[in-house]
Amino acid sequence: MKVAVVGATGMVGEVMLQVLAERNFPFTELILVASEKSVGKEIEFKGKTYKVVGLQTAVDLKPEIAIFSAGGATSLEWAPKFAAAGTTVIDNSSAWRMDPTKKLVVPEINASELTAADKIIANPNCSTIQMVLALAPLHKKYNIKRIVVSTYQSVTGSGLKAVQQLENEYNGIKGEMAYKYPIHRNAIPQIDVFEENGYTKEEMKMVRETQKILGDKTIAVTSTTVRIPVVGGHSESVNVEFSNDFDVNDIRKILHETDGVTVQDNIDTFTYPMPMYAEGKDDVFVGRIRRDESQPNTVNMWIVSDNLRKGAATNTIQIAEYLIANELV
Ligand code: 11C
Repeated sequence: MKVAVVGATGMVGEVMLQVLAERNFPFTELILVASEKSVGKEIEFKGKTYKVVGLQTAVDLKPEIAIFSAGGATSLEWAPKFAAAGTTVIDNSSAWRMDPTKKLVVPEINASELTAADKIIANPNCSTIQMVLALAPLHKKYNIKRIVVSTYQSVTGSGLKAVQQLENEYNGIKGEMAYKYPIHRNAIPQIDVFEENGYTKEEMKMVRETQKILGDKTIAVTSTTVRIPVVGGHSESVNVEFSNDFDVNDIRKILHETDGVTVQDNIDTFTYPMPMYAEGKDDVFVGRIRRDESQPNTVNMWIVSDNLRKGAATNTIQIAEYLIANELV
């Protein structure tokens, strides 16, 4: 199994390599790929030194799987070239997610849709993944009518420059700005660009991707996405209205039994999810589960996950593991 990591020198790329190592991913050859300016750079992986190669070199090496985290433009141009060479691409950008001919996959929910014919597979947005992982089993049992979500997102979602901006501001150093405004001691109610309807692209990703992954266009979703000065993961306040009434303890039980979800919910011991606990972990953490007393059949919950792990690298690598286990590559 020849595996290429495209965008190996980026922030998600680095976590991809960590996750590949931790999970003992079964490759025979690893190809580390980046843009021209990083070609020739050396990266240590499991005690071995790898030289970064360019995209065309990687295509010519015909890997069975290419894991992409190099931005939408690179994906749009290069994923089809890898696919034409027989490689299965798992893409972490937003380039292919809403293409009706491409699958948008969270393995615990819909990996069974994948076939060997899927040569470009899309990995969802981090804030969508953590929310749908928790909501999918609840949708199955109680049927979701509407989701109202507000996010509190880590600066790691914007890459290294943003992490640096927060550090600089915290230390009183002037430096490059990733955001239009200071992020230290601030909350910025804009993630990504605005669309014509006044929502940001991040907000609309949560709407469209949720409907696609859960395979149900009738689910109403409305979202407000906010950047906060945190590094360990994204947090989400999620209000969910079901068609049917539910038992809060049953919701806890269902979530407790869901692969990839950990329930942290005990107000007596002040136990609830926080980015400081989620950082570096693969699970999605759910707590503050309580009935919305303002309307029927509605629950509130607080969902936290490390956006670079389950929200990006881990989910992508789980897709690759599924393809291998099911002989789809
Ligand atoms: C953020 N969710 O936190 C974004 C980062 O579509 O994969 C990931 C963007 C994407 O800023």
